[in-house]
Amino acid sequence: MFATVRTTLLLLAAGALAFAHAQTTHDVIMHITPVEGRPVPEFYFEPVGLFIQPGDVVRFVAASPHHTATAYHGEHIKSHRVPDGVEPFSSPIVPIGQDWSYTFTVPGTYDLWCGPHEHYGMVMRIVVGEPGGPAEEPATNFGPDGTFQVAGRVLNDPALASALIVELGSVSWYDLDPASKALP
Ligand SMILES: [Cu+2]
Repeated sequence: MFATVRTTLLLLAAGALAFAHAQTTHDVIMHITPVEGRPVPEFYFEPVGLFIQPGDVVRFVAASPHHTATAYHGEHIKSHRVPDGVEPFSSPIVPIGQDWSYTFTVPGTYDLWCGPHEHYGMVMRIVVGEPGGPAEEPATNFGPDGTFQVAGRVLNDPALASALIVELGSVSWYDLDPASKALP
């Protein structure tokens, strides 16, 4: 009798743990927006900072053409700015109106870039579970194989501090300091 009750309680507890967090899908939109008085439009992820739980899916939606969502991974010949143990990952160029999804399982901080638009500052940060890993260091590698200048400024913007992303849940491109996005 006691054994049965105990077993039932254990099963209930295990079930509660398993369903403590249902997998959630979060959308990140890849935009191109003209800017008054600037010859080049803005290329950006919206939101540019996002807090999710391990196991969640992020769906990158192409509202405009020619974007990718690509990890800052050493094997991409870039600064390594994803948690240790994460495989290099990248979307292909996502056709306009379509999307590409990735499931984030390893906790920590992930910095991503868009292949064609990194040099316009099209980068973003995703915190999975809790901040951690090499992306917690300032983005200082501005070498030819590292982080481009504007991309580095965007990633270093105080609005993209991981603790703030966790607190707010998401950060809009328009929360960034305009100076961070300015082209050289
Ligand atoms: Cu892009």
